Amino acid sequence: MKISAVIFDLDGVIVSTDEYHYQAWKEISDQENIYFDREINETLRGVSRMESLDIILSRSDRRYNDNEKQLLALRKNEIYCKLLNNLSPNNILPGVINLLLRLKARDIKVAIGSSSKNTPFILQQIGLTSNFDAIADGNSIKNSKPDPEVFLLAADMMGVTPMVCAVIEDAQAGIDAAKAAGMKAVGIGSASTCLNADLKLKDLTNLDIDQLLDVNELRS
Ligand code: B16
Ligand code: MG
Repeated sequence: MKISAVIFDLDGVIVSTDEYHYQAWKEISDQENIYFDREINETLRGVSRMESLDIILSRSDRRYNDNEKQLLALRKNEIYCKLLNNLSPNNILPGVINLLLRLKARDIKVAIGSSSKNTPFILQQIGLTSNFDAIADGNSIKNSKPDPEVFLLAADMMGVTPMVCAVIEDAQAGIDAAKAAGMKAVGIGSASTCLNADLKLKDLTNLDIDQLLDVNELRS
């Protein structure tokens, strides 16, 4: 049996939006007098917007009610979306286009599995919307990574079973979600140190497609 579908995480795999997330959260944290730095920003990789806000607010002495939290999340997203206007196809990460072309040539289905509610806008900005057979994102799920929901939805939308799917992720929460879904998990960038990843790579430029599509290869 071979892998017949590949699910790509978006932020950190297809395009790097960390700096924009950092700048937007930094503005909110400064406004609220809460300490925030790039190291804390790293812990927000793959984590949903509201859960990210909870992590940031946990450093405050103040208690925030739901209404206040909704307003802060909304404000953060406004700042973030303004920054996303700068995104273009030039921001697609190295190796992505080449991998998409090679997967298409082999008739492998491809999907997005992202926690981001801004997925449609980001894909539009980088011009890749029509390159995917399915798009599962933060708008269509109840439970965020490490819950497997987004990847199970992507598999369902492609009409394949989880066991023939490989997920490419840059976050520990995403690797955990892929494993919980019963899928092969490929960790790149920050996720290349994840102990439970089946394949670990610096980026997508060195990915061996036969290794990616072998269901048994390094499966833990
Ligand atoms: P939004 P991914 C995730 O995207 C990001 O890694 C994470 O930092 C962000 O908080 C989350 O999306 C929600 O994003 O505020 O745009 O809905 O890595 O799962 O593609
Ligand atoms: Mg990510």
